[in-house]
Amino acid sequence: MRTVTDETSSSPPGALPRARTRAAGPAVAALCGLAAAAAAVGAGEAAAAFTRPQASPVVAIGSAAIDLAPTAVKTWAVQRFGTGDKAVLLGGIYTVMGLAAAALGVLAVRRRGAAAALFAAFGGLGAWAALARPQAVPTDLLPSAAAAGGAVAVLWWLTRPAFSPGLSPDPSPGPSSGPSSDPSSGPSPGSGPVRPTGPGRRRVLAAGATIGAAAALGTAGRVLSDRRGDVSAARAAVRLPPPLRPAPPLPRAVGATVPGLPPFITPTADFYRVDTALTLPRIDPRAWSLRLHGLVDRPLLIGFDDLLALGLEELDHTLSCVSNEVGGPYAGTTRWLGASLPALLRRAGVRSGAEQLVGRSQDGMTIGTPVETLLDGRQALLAVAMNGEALPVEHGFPCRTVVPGLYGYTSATKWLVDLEVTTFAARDPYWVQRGWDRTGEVRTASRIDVPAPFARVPPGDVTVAGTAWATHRGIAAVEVRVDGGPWRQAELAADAGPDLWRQWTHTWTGAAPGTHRLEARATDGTGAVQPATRTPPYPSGATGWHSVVVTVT
Ligand SMILES: Nc1nc2c(c(=O)[nH]1)N[C@H]1C(S)=C(S)[C@@H](COP(=O)(O)O)O[C@H]1N2
Ligand SMILES: [Mo]
Repeated sequence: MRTVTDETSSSPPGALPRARTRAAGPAVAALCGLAAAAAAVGAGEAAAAFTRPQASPVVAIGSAAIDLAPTAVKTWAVQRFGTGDKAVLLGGIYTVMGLAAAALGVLAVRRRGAAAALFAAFGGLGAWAALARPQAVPTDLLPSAAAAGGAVAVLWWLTRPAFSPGLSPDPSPGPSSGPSSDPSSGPSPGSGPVRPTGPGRRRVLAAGATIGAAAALGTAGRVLSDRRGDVSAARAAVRLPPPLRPAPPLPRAVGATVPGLPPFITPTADFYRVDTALTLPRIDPRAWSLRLHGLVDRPLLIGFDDLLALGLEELDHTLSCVSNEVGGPYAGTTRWLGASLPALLRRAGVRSGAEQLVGRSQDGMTIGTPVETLLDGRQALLAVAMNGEALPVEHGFPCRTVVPGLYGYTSATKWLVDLEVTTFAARDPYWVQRGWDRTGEVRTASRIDVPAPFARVPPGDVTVAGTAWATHRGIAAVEVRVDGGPWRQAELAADAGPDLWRQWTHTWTGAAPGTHRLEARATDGTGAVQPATRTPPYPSGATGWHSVVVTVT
């Protein structure tokens, strides 16, 4: 009669007995690997609840991936997935981790020590990623250590040559259970060799239970993190003072009322979001302070109440992203409320030789704005509110910069905590390090919103409508043409100032059945006509005319 001892003696050290291996099969082994990975994620999330959510190994590795990703990949991700890029990244990380863990589970059948070492190495990767974050503290090591410990322990337990679930109740009672002839396998009846499928089944059940427990632990960790870091009450408690300098009322005819045309003022919930933050920085305004230093005569440190007490001004402004493709959606208009950034700079006394103001966010993003643009008379804000409400967390609560005329990546630091006046040579901000243009002046853009691409429209008179912006230069004209024919002037909605987009409409008369191509181009406030040449967003913003193809039926 075969015994466990016989099997074990014929197996390499550390390997599962052959009969078990056969019974378990690669699928069970892979499942054990997955359970180990689940334990890692669960333990990591749980530990991160007691350190920082950013220190969770998955989040840290994801953040490192964002920072290390080549520009081409980043640009592609923003364009392809937009605001969903983070979910896609996390999904990708979990998928890769799952596949790797399954492979390690299979490896563990023959080389248990090696598999455990590789799991530990993943933990090491997490620890490295967490400690390499700009705002890292030594305790950020702990979630990765917990993850590695959890993974190795679970792997070791589930891949014990003679598996028994230990203290957990016997999941496979029945006649197959017999006295064990293996002295090392403990008292559990299931450890006997009588039914080879028994231990495999036990392993599956134990792995499944582990995954369930890990999911519960991870979820609890997340919930606890979210609770501990929740700033929604602090945000709701913010009392915004009335503006000392209100924005002039918007002309009533500022928006064209055409179905399908986005509203002139973007509802905050619909405002685009672009950033590198895998977990949102959550800052309690009572703990927030802003430091202004560098090439200034009088460095400043101000708290949130100090900021509100500076006297706030309103600014109606269209913010846009350099990654926006021609015709793309990454632009929005809102009423900002905030303290004057130029006034604060003057109060600090900007020294000669100062060239750029580098804003730093709580999560370590750096955004450089040419000082020249901040002192040329334009309004620029340390914004605390959008559309009359404290900034939403995803838009930079409690404070961000806003500078009309520049793309967000050179002007709009969210979760702002530090402002350094410096030279261009002294510091390359985040995006400049990655090859993007230092200035980031918004290029003239015109977008056909109506009809939608590939729309079917009735023949005759067709309303064409859209949005154009050349922030801080303003829009002087928009022209539309059909099938490469003559350019026709579109009708512009009322002008609300150069810092805002302008909506336009045009009646395309005599539209005949067939497929047609509509194109639009804008002229900015300086008289420059938008160039036809198509260039991609990298490195200084997309150029070219937007066109849509429609079918007249
Ligand atoms: N802290 C931080 N601020 C940031 C960014 C970021 O990644 N991190 N992205 C910038 C970019 S590229 C843009 S376009 C704007 C977008 O602001 P929004 O998400 O509020 O629309 O934020 C800017 N500020
Ligand atoms: Mo951007």
